[in-house]
Amino acid sequence: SFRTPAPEHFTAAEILGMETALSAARQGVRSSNPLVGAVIIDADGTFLAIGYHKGAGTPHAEADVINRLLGTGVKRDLSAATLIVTLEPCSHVGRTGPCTQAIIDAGIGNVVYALPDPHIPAAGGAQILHNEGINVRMGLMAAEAEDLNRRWFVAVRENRPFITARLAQTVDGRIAAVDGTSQWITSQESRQDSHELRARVDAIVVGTGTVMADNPRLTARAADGSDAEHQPLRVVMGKREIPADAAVKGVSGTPSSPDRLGDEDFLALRTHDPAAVVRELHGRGVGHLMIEGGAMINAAFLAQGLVDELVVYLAPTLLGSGIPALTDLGIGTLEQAQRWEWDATTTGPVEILGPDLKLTLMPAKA
Ligand code: AOF
Ligand code: ZN
Repeated sequence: SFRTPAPEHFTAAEILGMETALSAARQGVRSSNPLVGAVIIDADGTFLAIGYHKGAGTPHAEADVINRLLGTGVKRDLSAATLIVTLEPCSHVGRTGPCTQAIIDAGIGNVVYALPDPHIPAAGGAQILHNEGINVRMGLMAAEAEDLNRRWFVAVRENRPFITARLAQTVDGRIAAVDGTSQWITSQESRQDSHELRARVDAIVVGTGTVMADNPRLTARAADGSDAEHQPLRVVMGKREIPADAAVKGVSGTPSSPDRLGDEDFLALRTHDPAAVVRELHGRGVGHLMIEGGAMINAAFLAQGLVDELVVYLAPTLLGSGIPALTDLGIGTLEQAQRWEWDATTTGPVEILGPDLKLTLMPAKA
């Protein structure tokens, strides 16, 4: 990627510009694309325009801010102006773009960006701008820009979906009693929060054992029981045949909306290998998947390092026996323990949901 001299020398206006660009980026909707914001400032630091990317398929932040400033066809000397953007300007023609060309066409003399674009087809924009004689610097507020699109960066760099594992358990780590009963360990508030998580992911994975034990629908539902607008792909993994009338297949005809659930929303993958499941779903365009158990599936993904985020609903309940949230992770001594840490980018390390606690964790940095 593009290298520049050490990024110490940013002006106060550039720092304020990047802060503003980061806030503007947050106005976009979470989609398969990153959140990106951009600002144009004059040589004296005056703000000229603010723009952002509204979501997949819409103009990129750079095109948006340039359009806001210049409208269509207006000419203006921007050779002393600086475009400040939270991600390296793209170099490719995807659904829109390239932003490099929009910047060159606008005659903008200076570009400051936070982080390189890890998406290979889009990368290399800084070098193109530099070759055009534009003064390009990177690295301003890189950590904040990384946090803004943490899930997207993980997915692009790892070349796979971002993976959340959701656990709903007692304080002693049980997800069901000895007789298999599990409805409900966590509160109504926690379960509603889970439905909101489902509505934000592209796919949900459970094992055949969970289908047999709980017969879940795996749909995202509102508090009144109606289906959320966005429904994840429902995936069952494992070698066992699941019943023809399993609710997850969407053929059980729930009274609310029996015909909204078609076969195309459901997928059975006859494998126990998490990597194979991840590969298959990546190929189908899944950018964020959530694992909802059971114990073997959770452990299989965790043991292979295929969990980027743990969401744990902790009920103030004890079972003492019963089914644990995880089977063996292959850990024999404390030194091998998996260490996780609070996700500082969420609203707080712990949320309170009725009587339960919700923890959002990410792998601890080494
Ligand atoms: C930018 N500015 O505001 C965004 C960028 O499918 P497309 O054409 O929208 O391209 C998506 C890719 O472009 C995305 O994966 C990322 O690499 C980059 N996103 N780039 O210069 C923007 N949203
Ligand atoms: Zn672009």
